[in-house]
Amino acid sequence: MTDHLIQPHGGTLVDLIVTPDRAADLREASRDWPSWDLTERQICDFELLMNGGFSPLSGFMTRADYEPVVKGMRLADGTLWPIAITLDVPEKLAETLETGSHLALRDPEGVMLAALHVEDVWQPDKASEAKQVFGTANKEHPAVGYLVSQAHSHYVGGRVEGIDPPVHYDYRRLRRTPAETRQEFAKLGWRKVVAFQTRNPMHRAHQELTLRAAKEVQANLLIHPVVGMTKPGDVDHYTRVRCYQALLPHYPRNTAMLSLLPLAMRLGGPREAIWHAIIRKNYGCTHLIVGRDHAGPGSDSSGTPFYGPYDAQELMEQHEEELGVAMVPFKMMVYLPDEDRYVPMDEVEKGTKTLNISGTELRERLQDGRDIPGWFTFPEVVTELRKTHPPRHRQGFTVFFTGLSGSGKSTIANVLLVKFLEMGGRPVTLLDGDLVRKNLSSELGFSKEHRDINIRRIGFVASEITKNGGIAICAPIAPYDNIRKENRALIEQGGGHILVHVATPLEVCEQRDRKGLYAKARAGIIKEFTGISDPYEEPADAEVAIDTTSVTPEEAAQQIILYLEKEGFVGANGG
Ligand code: PPS
Repeated sequence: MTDHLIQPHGGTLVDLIVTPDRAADLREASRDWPSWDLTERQICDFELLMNGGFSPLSGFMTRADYEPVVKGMRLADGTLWPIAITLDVPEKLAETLETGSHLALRDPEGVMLAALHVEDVWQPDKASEAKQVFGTANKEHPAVGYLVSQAHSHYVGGRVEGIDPPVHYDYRRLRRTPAETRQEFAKLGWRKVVAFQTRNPMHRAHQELTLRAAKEVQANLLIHPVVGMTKPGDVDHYTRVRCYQALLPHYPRNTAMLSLLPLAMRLGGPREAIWHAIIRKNYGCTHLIVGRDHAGPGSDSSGTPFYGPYDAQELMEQHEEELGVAMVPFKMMVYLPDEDRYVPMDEVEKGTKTLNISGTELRERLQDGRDIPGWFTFPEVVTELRKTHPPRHRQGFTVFFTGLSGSGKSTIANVLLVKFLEMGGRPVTLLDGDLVRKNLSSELGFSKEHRDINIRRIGFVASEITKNGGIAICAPIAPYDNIRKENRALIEQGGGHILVHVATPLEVCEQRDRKGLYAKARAGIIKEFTGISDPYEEPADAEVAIDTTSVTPEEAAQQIILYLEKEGFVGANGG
């Protein structure tokens, strides 16, 4: 039924899942094998190996395939293949493996997914791999950073027999395998299909571009977003899929399909474009849209782009004939306000007024709750984006106090708590130092190690509260800078983090000595007392600093509220 469709790469669509009988045999045999729990990235590669998305590969690469792939984009038999698909493991495990042995591949919970028939174990030259595959040794390139800092030291290559594919519970009907998209294309009579690769929400420019591309080559459209691993900081795939679903009705009926691709992107630019084409070919597509800076990671910290804007198109052009997948090249689309339409940048006459909203500007508009115009994106898409990117005055945040014992942290924190409750709109939790020590950290003392554990726990709870739209007020001493920074990074992933340094000088704290602890510390009765016999690292990154020597708790709380207002975390009506 699918014979008339484009042939998979290498001629046959690979399916590595074995029969139930064979699976039972493998499970039984695996009792004496070493095991490896696949990492998030390896699970993605594994899934595409299993379902034939990576046809003709039938396992993780052996050295014989790896070396020519890295060097010249070809498997040992000469088939075009641009990216290394390798299984990295730590040296300790590698030492237990040899040609002819077996490795049980498991998911992170330990469920056996497959058997790897070990053919090769070796230590790769990662720096050279990075340079040859990604064209740079700069660790700011996400794939290079991963390779050099995260990937384990050894590679294990060999044929894989699959027992079960990885399980997904989200958007199951949209997670089609290559065999399933092929079947569907055949059912719908889609012979020519142009694929659109994306890791971002799609706006009107993308819709115009994909429509034009499909019309240009008279093909149907497969919107094929990556939902495996993309660039850190990208919009999460749940939100993106809802955006794509909202966009779908804006295509002519029965000409566009949405399907999700569990790929771990490398952001490898030109080589990645070839890889994308091979994968889409396996899914039954005849064409691939390759736009500006296709699958590139942008620029490094000095502003130098990793790839030229049209490098990917150039490399694709060299290989499209051999691949059998035609490229539909596209320049960036820009909006002409006077004509209310989108056109490719190179078709715009000099002097014509154009409009565009960058990714950064879109994020800022979402954050401030400002208008996002209809010419830029469809209102249904904005609604979805706003759900997960609410304006700041509806986002969660953490006010993290740090300061010496007796500096006034708890008192200000309590005033702030009351003020937030008075404002209403968001749930508020106070994680005061003493309260946490009683309820979360009762077994801990005051060594650096224990203080770090304590502050990490507070950070974790605060990050959960923040992520879910609440306000967390934390008031421990938190004397160490590195843990404070670690918490900030964690909390900022889900909302705001405001560090308040209660900078009341030690003399004043000691003079107050409301709990009598300083006297005990001076007498040596309490050991490791912050400021007396233990360090306090002053923060250089505090958003607000308050010395309570001559400021009332109410005034201090007000200072924080004014800062929050300036930053947009509290609105005119409080909420
Ligand atoms: S830390 O460093 O952030 O884990 O400390 P924290 O959890 O905030 O606990 C500080 C409170 O414990 C009391 N206490 C001590 N503080 C500092 N050093 C030593 N050795 C110590 N022993 C007991 C003290 O009352 C602190 O409360 P606050 O509210 O800061 O005065």
